[in-house]
Amino acid sequence: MPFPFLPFPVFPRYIAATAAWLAVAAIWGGVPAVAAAPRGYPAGGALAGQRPRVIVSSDIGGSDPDDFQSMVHLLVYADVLDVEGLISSPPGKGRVADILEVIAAYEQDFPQLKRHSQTYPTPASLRALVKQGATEPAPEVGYSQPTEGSRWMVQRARRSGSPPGDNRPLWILVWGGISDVAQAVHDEPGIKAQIRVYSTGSWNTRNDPAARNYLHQRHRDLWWIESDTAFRGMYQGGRQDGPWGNRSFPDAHVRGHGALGDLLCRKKADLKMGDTPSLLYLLRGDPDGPTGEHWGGAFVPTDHGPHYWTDNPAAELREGNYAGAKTVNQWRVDYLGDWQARMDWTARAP
Ligand SMILES: [Ca+2]
Repeated sequence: MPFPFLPFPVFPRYIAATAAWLAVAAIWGGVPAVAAAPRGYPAGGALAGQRPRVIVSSDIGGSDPDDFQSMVHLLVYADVLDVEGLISSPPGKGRVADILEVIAAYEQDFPQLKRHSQTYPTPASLRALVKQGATEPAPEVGYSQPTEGSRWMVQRARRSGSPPGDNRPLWILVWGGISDVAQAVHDEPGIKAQIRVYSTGSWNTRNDPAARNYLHQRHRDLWWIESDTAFRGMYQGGRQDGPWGNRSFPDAHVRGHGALGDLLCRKKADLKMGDTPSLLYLLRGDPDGPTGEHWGGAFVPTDHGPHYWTDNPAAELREGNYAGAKTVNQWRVDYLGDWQARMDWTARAP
């Protein structure tokens, strides 16, 4: 199949990028910034008024602190999402306490965030969505026993169509082991009609291979974006000069910006947020069309199945050895600029 993906339009994107850069440059110089116009952004997504239902399955608290960063980023966008679950799915280190630590910071910032957007969820409602998932890799067969996390995925997936007329799918963003998704699909295969999975592979797959292989081999009809390399564009390549660097950006726009900003920098001073492209995918771009442009990447079908997409292997979209990474990092100024404005909410009056 030919690749339908086009890596540009360049012109309108650079208009938006330039406007965003000027806004940041204004802040850099102590001048009040003007928000960049969303001209040239990918059409559709949560920031365009669509409101996805989202469960995040994270190895937060494990060997890499970057999921703390991704969780902070997620919570400052929680007003444009229906967050329906925050699941600790390590495997290995990392537990629900690590998610609760981020929610505690959110609770401190909540009154200020709420001044800017009424639809932020209460800290108590978020705590009620925190569930423990699998703490060990799946055995060779790919599944074992249900966990609190896998049961929660099944329960929320079944809610699709309730209330009547709300037929939105349930997005499951996999930031850690995929064991809980595999367990949920094994226990209730019917939920495949309701769920959409965007997973970060690579290290996660190497640490929990049987669950991933079970889904890949036994559930070829699963709606699934599997990113093994494009996600690297979150911190590799793209515009990184001046205030856009992995260290300069959080120093200027995250540290000192609420309890959430300080937590992020305390956990890891330079940006990585390797799992965040899964959320960026939902923020800007048509979530129903993985081959189109999104802040969180553009993907290609394979011969695996009709609802499976992965990284685009085109040479011009590589960043170093990472296929498809430029489908993420080409939007760096846009998604960092947008996030910057939200971090400012923690410290600024409406
Ligand atoms: Ca992770």
